[in-house]
Amino acid sequence: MKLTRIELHWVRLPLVAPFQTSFGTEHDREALLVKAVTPDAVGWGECVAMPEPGYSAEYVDGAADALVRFLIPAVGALPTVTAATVGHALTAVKGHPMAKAALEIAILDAQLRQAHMPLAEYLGAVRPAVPAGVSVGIMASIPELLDAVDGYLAAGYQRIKLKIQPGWDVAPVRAVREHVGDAVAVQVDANGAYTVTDAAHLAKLDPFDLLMIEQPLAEDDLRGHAALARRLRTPICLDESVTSPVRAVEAIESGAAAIINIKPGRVGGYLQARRIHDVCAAHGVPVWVGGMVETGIGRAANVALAALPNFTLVGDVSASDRFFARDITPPVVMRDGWIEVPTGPGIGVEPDEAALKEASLRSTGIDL
Ligand code: SMG
Ligand code: MG
Repeated sequence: MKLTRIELHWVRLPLVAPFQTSFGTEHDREALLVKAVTPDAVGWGECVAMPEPGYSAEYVDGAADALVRFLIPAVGALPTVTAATVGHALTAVKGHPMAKAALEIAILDAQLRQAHMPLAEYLGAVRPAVPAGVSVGIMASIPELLDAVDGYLAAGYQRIKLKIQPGWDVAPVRAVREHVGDAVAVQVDANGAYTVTDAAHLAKLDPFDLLMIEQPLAEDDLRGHAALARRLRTPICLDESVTSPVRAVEAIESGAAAIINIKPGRVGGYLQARRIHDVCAAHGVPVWVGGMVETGIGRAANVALAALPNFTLVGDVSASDRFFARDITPPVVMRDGWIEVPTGPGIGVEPDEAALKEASLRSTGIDL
């Protein structure tokens, strides 16, 4: 395949409600979309970096700079391109996994559209639909949290994830467990807000039968997670810490992680995400697909990934209306708690011209 042009589109979509995590509050989703143009097809990808480096080191404008100055030229220098050769060529540039992932999936989307093959089929999906889970932000009060949880359960979500931080942990989790009863699947995510010295405090979450506690400690603290795991009954899931298949093996073998959250952006692409899925399967470790408040572009691709066999836990795979009144693609919808895997070629969705225009902040194009 020959690439003729890559475009970057900065967009901003208002959120239906603010989304607060231990590292900040988002009122809208500012995202970067990548469009790959070939003589025969066009493909789209989404860079999941946030405007600020609060979740990880990457941020939107840094990712765009890496794309324009290093990643797009590296791909442009290839005589012929496939998704598999893209990742390989980009290993020359260190870091920037979210920027790399966006470029790779845009190219893969174009490649699969040309071949009339859905992304799910290309990745090895085994399910026609995936269960929908929802991530619930930190709220101003417990009654407000219980209201939000009620709304998501009424809508059909099959699993609730509560964002926690010091000062918003045991009390809200207890309140939710008492409110929803024992049958509802509940887990928590701290985005690294604790240290290993908080072990005794975090053990107070054990009575609430959580599916897991996600990333309680800092990204680089595998040893601390392993020590914490010995103090908790609640299984530990790692998100930010797992950036590659090698790190996944290290996390599993050290006892730091019993479960792994896979986000294609965090690990450098959907192909790398699949390798981590495979490595975890070989170790008997279940995985689930994480979310980064994606527009329909990234969301549709995540649904395809979640249909692989070892994604046995419910992911942060929600309907578009969890975050957006108007998505830039036809919305990803949930029916009876399930989201159908797209069956069209590539990622199966495209931006709606008018919606893209409305959300657009600026764009740039590079002819290759
Ligand atoms: O897309 O449903 C979603 C968001 C899920 O909580 C979510 N993501 O650490 O797992 C995580 C966070 C990172 C993004 S928070 C702005
Ligand atoms: Mg997380």
